[in-house]
Amino acid sequence: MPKYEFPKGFTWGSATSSYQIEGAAKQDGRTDSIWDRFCQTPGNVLNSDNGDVSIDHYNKYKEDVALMKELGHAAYRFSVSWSRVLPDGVGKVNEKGLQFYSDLVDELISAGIEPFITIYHWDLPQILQEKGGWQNPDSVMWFEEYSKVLFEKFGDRVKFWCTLNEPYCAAFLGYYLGVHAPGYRDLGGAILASYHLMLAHGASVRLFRKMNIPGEIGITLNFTPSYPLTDSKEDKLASTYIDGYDVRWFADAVFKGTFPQDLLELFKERGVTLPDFSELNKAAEKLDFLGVNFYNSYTYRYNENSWPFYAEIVNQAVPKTDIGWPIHSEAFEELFVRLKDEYNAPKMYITENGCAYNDVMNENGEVLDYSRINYLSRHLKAVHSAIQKGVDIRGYLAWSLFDNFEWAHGYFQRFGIVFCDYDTLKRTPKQSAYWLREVIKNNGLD
Ligand code: IFM
Repeated sequence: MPKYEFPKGFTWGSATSSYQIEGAAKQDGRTDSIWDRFCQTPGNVLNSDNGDVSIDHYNKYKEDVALMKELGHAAYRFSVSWSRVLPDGVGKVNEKGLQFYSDLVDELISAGIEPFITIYHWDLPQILQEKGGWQNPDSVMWFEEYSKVLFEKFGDRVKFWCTLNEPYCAAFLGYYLGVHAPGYRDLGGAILASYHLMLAHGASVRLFRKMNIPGEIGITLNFTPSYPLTDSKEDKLASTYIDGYDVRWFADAVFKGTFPQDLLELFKERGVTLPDFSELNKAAEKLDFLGVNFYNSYTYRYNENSWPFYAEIVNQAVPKTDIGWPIHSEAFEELFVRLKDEYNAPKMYITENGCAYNDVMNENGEVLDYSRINYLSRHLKAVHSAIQKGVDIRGYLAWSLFDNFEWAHGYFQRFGIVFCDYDTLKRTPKQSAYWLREVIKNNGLD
């Protein structure tokens, strides 16, 4: 028996997203998403990389499902490319695009792998961006229509659904910091986008219930807990504001139908124009599960010149992954306990957790990513400990199955447990994939 044994029936697997792995950007009627467009602007993405080919999962999905099976995965979370299915964003369905996902779902099911569909993982059709994207109130309706197409086609076969992946990134990285598509830099505009994303999520959940889809629906939120550098009132205030932004903004919306009051006051004080949030309560639909994405935490100190949160990240001398994110698995455990106590969160799935390292293949064709094994092991022990404390966690999906297009970092950052040679597109499981296979087999680790 492993020392850290997981509950019976715990679900093990991995996750990816459409733009990051599919490639086939122009194949079978797919149109541009905001990420295709974003990548075309020099300076947006490292080395001017893009998802045109990526690892060509669109054409290699059978091989990829076989690999998942070989690695012992029981579940696979993927997202659907909206512009592959609805090239005009709304209206006419592209049957070929839809068929790809249908074939993928069938392939997974016949391999004994449970599909988890994410409806939206950041690749809004460009044509809808030209109408204002998530800043347009109609985005709620667009998303509902798109959800309906997927519910109708896959509702009989897919039991697990995530409406949105990390609306934080879609809204704040995309519309405020400008480091993700569509590349805008306007906090008020980002807040408006976040509001519509929340309404879209709520509308999709209601539709799912109305259509009596015999499965479970939730949302995937990313959480980056913040810690004050010292016990000073100022550092604590800075950290609390960041907590409002990085943890509570979407959790409050989804579970309470509100945005955090302290942040709303801060934004007003900072002169940010806020929209009327009168319908936000519609975001708080009952969920079957919460998808939790966790990678790291940050420590903050107060800085009165830092806009808008008076907070500055402290670069501490702690172990970091190669993307520069501090490793802090204790924060993962604390987060779960908090989600249970503060939000009375329903059962949870870890829909993403993982790390980027500059992996290389040795002369024997192996990728010995012991740092990743160490990261995964620490985080799984944190999950185990949270379960011991009574948190209802049902599964762990590693990010990511493959090395892939890591957004503005291009292909430089490798998050996969399977190495991908971007010239030949050959997939090679790293040591961590074999290690995880043992963990899955034993339903636990030592
Ligand atoms: O690659 C991303 C993924 O698309 C969303 N969550 C975080 C991952 C690592 O940055």
